[in-house]
Amino acid sequence: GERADFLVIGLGAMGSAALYQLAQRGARVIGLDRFAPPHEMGSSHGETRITRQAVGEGQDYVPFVLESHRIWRELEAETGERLLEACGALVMAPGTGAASHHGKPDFVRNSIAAARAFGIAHEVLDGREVARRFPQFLNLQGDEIAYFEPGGGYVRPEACIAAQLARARQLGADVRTGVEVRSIRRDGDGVRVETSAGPFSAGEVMVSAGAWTAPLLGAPFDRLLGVKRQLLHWYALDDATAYRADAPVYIWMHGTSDTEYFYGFPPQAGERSVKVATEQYAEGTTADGADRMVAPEESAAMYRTHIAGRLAGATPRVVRAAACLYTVTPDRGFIIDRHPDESRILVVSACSGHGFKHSAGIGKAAAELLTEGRSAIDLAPFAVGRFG
Ligand code: PYC
Repeated sequence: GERADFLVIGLGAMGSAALYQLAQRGARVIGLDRFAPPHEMGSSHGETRITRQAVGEGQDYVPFVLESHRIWRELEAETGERLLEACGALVMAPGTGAASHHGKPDFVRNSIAAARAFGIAHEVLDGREVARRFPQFLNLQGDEIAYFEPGGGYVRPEACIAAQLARARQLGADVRTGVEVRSIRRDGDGVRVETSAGPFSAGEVMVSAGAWTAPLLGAPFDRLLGVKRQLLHWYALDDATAYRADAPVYIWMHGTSDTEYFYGFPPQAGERSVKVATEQYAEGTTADGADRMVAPEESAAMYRTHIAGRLAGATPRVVRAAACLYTVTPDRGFIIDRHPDESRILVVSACSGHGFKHSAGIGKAAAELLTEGRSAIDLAPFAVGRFG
């Protein structure tokens, strides 16, 4: 079989980032994916991903997103692609800002605290001021609290993955698409990986297979990781005049229960539609079993529940919809750690629906860990051992 220093299994957000960083460090590296990334089967498609530097999910994440922004700006300079749009990010909740998001209470207040701790430029606005500045948001109560970060915005996930894979190839990495990995096992002082394209061997393997992680690795990941189908909807605008050129991305908690929320993006240049989504954690699915089609009734329900009366100009007409998978841990935090039973497998996955903004920095940390044995950013908060 073929040999590399490192094999990267799964070339989505995390895998493509790590492959690029490993290739930059001069390692002989092979990346495998069962499809041809960037693709629509996993968790890294749909044109846009929110990025915000003052992360309400926890201050341990902030160094990753700060590093990611630096890396994407470098990649933009190297490739000429537009990857990061700093159009601003708004995170808004009723009243005192105690509402939970991504399993974390006090999400708006935590975002403000993270911005203060890291010196990230921001403003705290009330609903009245939000309505004045951003007339696309309708029917605000006025007493909402909003965290506004002018340096936040969105990333283009497919373009980031394509740029990282292109640079990785230029730096000598091999990218093998359409290759299904069947097993990983210890072989002497390395690892042997059986695939649909024959065996590969390497010193160490990084598994960044998202929803395919648990089926590939089994225990304990089959017990820890849940896969949740999420829906993205693009609704036609019959009037785009409420959107200024610098309209922000937003996370809008319009009630205090964690299902009373949606997030969205400004219209893309030249398009008269807006992308919006909510999240659900109640129903599980599997990587191979999930329905990637979105039924018209699913988009109609989203419109009724969240969009009607809240977004200026948005009509119920669906111009596009897509399903996307979250791979979720019990505490909705990440796993970035060596396999508990096999130290030659590094697991970088399970980003629980808030990973893309961190992916370039996580790829760098993973590459440091693999090539130097330690990373500049502390990975202890992402250890698998925290689940007992
Ligand atoms: O991480 O900002 C985020 C996000 C919003 C919706 C899903 N993830």
